Amino acid sequence: MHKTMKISTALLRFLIVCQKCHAEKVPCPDLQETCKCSRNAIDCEFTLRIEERFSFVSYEVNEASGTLGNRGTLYYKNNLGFHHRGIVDDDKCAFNEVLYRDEQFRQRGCSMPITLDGNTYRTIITINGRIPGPTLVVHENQIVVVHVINRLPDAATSVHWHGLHQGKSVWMDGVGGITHPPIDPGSSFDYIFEANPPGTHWYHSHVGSQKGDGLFGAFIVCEKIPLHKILDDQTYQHVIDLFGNHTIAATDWQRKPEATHQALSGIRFFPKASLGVVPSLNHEPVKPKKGVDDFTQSPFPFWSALINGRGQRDDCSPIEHFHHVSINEHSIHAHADRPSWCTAGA
Ligand SMILES: [Cu+2]
Repeated sequence: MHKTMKISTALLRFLIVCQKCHAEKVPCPDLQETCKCSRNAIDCEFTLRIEERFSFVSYEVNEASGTLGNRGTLYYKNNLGFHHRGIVDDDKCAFNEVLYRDEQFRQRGCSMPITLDGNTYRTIITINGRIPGPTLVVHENQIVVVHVINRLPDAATSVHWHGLHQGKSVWMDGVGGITHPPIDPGSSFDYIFEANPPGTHWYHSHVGSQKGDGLFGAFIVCEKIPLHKILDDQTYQHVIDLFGNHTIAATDWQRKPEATHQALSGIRFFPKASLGVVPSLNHEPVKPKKGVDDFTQSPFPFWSALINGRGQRDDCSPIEHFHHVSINEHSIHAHADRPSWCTAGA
């Protein structure tokens, strides 16, 4: 008995050591755009921290736990930078000087306000402090482990891995309430699955309409064989793969959270009714439109759109930076139901 125990302890220790030698814990700190696992790793581990915040609000950051304080300070932003809208004596993150960059807020122990389309003030859902969440990059057939921590105050969540086949792990598909019970607020869940097929996929919440509030990001599975071994030298010279710059995550952005949920649940969306006011008989609901392929398009009037979490609403609100993408001989066609324009001089 004693001998058996000794053998099993040794075996367990071997398995743990072996597990460690194959596993790569990919660091994915707040605000990092791309979190990439090495090609030679067998297991790739990521951590996604899901939080609720307000846009345009700076929060106190607890460096030890990585969590945000409950209180925040509202900021207004123009071309000069951020101007606080709180009371300086009372608010830890209200600064007299005009700040502009993330480091300036960080040095003072506060998070930089998230501006998104430049002027829509509402609750949002962030993943590792970002919208969209970080782009996760793995390689074909690697075992992916994603620790999802739900720090939302009052909502359960799940993460669906869109495009991943999950052939050997259907219970890891991340459809909350169907393939597994959703992750309660204050708890966590580990998704473990094999990365295939290769391609550019995405991950998003599969509970309510959280994906429309920010809970989404890109998930890239690289081919097992490196591109330089597949392509001839001449073609390879023209292939530059910068995951951070070349991945485009586009979304429409609504003026309030859970808007998709409201429209799709049959409650409808009444654009002329003021926020927080019950629509009267004078308020017309928006009728969903049909696209060219008879597919029902968004049941909302266009409010604004984000590309990699950045946008600009129709008053020419400032944008910090924007990706410039050019692809030789390929055109990108973007279409909006009601495009918004910058007015001259704004
Ligand atoms: Cu999906």
